[in-house]
Amino acid sequence: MSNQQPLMQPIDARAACIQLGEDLSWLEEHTRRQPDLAAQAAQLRLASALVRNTVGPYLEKQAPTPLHIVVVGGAGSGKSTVVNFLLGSIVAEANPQAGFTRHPVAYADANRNDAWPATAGYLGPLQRLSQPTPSNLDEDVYQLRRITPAPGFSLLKDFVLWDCPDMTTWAATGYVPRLIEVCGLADVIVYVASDERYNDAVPTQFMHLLLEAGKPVVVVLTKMKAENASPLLEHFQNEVLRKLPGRMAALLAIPSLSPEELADPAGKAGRFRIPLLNQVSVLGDPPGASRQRTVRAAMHYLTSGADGFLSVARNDLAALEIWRALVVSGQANFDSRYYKEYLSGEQFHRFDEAMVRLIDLLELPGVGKFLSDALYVIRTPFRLLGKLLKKQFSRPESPQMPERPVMETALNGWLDQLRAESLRRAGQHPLWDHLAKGFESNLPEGARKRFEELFRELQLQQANEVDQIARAIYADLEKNPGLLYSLRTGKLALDVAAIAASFVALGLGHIWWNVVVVPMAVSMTQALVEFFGKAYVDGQREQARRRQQALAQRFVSAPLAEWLLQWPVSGGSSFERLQQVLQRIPASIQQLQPVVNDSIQSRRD
Ligand SMILES: Nc1nc2c(ncn2[C@@H]2O[C@H](COP(=O)(O)OP(=O)(O)OP(=O)(O)O)[C@@H](O)[C@H]2O)c(=O)[nH]1
Ligand SMILES: [Mg+2]
Repeated sequence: MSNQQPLMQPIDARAACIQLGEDLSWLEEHTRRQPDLAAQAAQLRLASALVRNTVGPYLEKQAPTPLHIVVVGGAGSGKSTVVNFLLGSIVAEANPQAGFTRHPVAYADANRNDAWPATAGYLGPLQRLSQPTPSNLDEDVYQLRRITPAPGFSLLKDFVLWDCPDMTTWAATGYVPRLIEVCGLADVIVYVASDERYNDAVPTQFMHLLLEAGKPVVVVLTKMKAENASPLLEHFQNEVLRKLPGRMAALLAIPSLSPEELADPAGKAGRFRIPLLNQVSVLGDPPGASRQRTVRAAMHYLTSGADGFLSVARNDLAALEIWRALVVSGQANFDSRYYKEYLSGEQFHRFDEAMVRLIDLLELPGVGKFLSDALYVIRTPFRLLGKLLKKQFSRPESPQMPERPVMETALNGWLDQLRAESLRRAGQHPLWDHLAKGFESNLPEGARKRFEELFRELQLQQANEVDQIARAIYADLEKNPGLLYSLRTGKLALDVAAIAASFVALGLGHIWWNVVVVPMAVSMTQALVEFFGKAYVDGQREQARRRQQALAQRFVSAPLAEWLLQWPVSGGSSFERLQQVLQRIPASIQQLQPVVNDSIQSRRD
């Protein structure tokens, strides 16, 4: 045992394996819906199969034996024939009909009687057949045939041998995923290619995938004329293997055999069988090390491939990114319409009241009030004149739309724009189909309902906000007696100076003119004070408008945008699951790695 503490409880590791296997499978299914991503779907299937069939059982302390040999290759390449060679007797159905074997068939030693692994999710969706069945049954099943080996050396002492369907195409569905599921289990791969089809694209890509996943691969070339065996091996080495990652464990040839040799692999064809047996059995010796290599390689494939696995979601993420951009630009339109059509025309009459309060504050209190009143009386003729002129020249205020309908219209505009874009893009990606359907059903209603809630919240916030700014106009001054005193005396001094100046200017000779000039002078000082007061209040009013806009953004348009952004990725849609899966896959792999390392170090088998 290692002296390190396991970083995760066994039950957590088990749960993490199950979750990771399910997430990778979900992403594989999701990827299969895009036909041009069939090869990536295969990678994902292999990744999930490695988790289910290699990493998971290892963490559950499964014994290293039996190891698994998996025979793969193109249709009719001779896989079932090679299985019979490895077993030394004719048990697998070799058949001239290419693509005969349709589900994986496992051969195990009847004498070993190992309990068949029962870890969670073992072999994924493949159901084990309970009855002996021909290998051409085309269903998501596998079968286990326990056989009694002929006397002498038997691979089945340490191995289970799998005969598999072909992988001539990356067919979106069908039997290829069954084959990949079993490859996730493999400790050794035997790759069979016939002389006519040794360079087929898909089988070669498949071998590439297996080598990337760190599987030891023994290549068997079949059916060539005996004299062509060496040149073909050399040619294959140069043309095919050289371009692949990693190194082959072994490369050998079984030339075209006579029916008699085919019928007697252990006897008449023994000279071809023995080298093959040697190459394969050495890879399982000792079994503990072999299994450890399988697990390490699986973990390496998972950790180094994580980014690649997620790249299948590139199209999905790109579509989501476009949706985000559309929603955000709609939000900007909404905000600017709200400002132009409502806020810019809003006068905030609370500010007019604040202005009156401010000017009132500048009047003298107590005894001084008599003086203020006197000045007020003196200003009377010009005040009346001013009012009259203002009435004559001021334009009537234009009728203003109330806030709510403005926002509702802006929201409708926003939704219409998004609906049009989604319809336009429908067919390009499932996201747009999902959104287009949403716009035809419950999306607009949901958005309006959300708007109602947000608008109520905004109103509560606004009432406080505008009041506070307006009140601050005079409240600040009230709280600052020193400043208030200076402003009042300043204003009085201005009035007194104006009166004095008129007396001095007119002199004693025209003293009666003062009846006209003094009221004019004190009216001018008042106008001056009101002018500055108004400029200040208008500044505050503009600031209130900006604050109001910020509030509307914070309480209405930003949460609405968030709601719209989330719509396709919530409510149990596949995009919701996609986002979860994309986050969880790398996290689970990272979580599992130290647990697997710890387990490898602590095992001594
Ligand atoms: N004459 C001769 N026939 C062979 C040889 N190897 C394989 N065959 C025949 O080729 C055919 C296909 O071989 P299988 O072993 O069934 O090939 P497979 O790869 O399992 O094929 P599928 O399961 O259909 O993908 C069978 O009829 C075999 O008998 C050989 O060396 N010589
Ligand atoms: Mg076959």
